[in-house]
Amino acid sequence: MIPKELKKIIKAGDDFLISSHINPDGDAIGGMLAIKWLLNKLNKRYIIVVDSTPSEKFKYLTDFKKITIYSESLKIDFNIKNLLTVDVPNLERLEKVNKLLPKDIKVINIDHHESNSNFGDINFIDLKACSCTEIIYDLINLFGMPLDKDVAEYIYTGLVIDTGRFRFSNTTPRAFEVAAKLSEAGARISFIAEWLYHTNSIETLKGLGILLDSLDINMNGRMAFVHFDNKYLKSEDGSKVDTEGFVNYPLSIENVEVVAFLQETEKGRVKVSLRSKNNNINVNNIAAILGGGGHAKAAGCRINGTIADVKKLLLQEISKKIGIRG
Ligand SMILES: [Mn+2]
Repeated sequence: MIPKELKKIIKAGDDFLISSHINPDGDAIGGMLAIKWLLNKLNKRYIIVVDSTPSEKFKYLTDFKKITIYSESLKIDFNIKNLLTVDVPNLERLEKVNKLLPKDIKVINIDHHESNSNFGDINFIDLKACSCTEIIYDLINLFGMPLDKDVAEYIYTGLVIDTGRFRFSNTTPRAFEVAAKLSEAGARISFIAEWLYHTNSIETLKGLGILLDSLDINMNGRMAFVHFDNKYLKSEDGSKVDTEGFVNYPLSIENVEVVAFLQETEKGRVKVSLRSKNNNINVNNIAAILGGGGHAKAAGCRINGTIADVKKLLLQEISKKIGIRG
């Protein structure tokens, strides 16, 4: 539960900068907008700034356009006194937004990542919350404010994204309880599901076809590669492809335990996304050896070389892990 202290601090404070990590996901965007909604009700002054353009996937959220993208020329017409971060494990993840922070700023850190470095003056880290928006839901309830459709959709979007549509192991009974309240408050459950998960551009669907065509199965069916080369990624269709969720297709193959999705973003440089569905194969360890990082079941790194070079290197590392188990 939210400590009363956080409520007190938000009530007493003003002139907030709301922010989240670079490439904000649905929990980050929903969370920032839900905080904005709360501060609006409290008649506070605030601005939302992030370092990168939020995905248009979330444009159905009311006031989505009020998220400002950081630029060197950005002028804020008040002096920021409080920074409120949502879904941010450490301050570096704000990237260039750090440039906006005055020295004497008070930092309020709302998060649910185990890796959170407690960088705030006030840290509210709830590891049991399946999304940051679940924490903000509690906060809004503590203020006793009735939910409307807008804020219900902010909170619901974070919930859906971070639980992978109520599918991941972080999906608690409480997640369903909160979702029920959000549905009652007017969140468009069916519309959001259709829009987020069953609506694609032509380029994206064609891209998925190209990607699946590259499927390369190794290690007796336990490991799969898929890739996009630089030529495709630089083409007209390739530059429009949204690869979100693509890695889950090869991972869905019955005996496959590890997937590497390779994207040759520049000639001779490959972005690697690793996924595991075996509790004994920690892809974070594999990514770390290669200069990257992430979580046990989802991690990534960047490697210099051709697609063939990178496959060879990854096969060596992954076979060590798969080999242990026999
Ligand atoms: Mn999150």
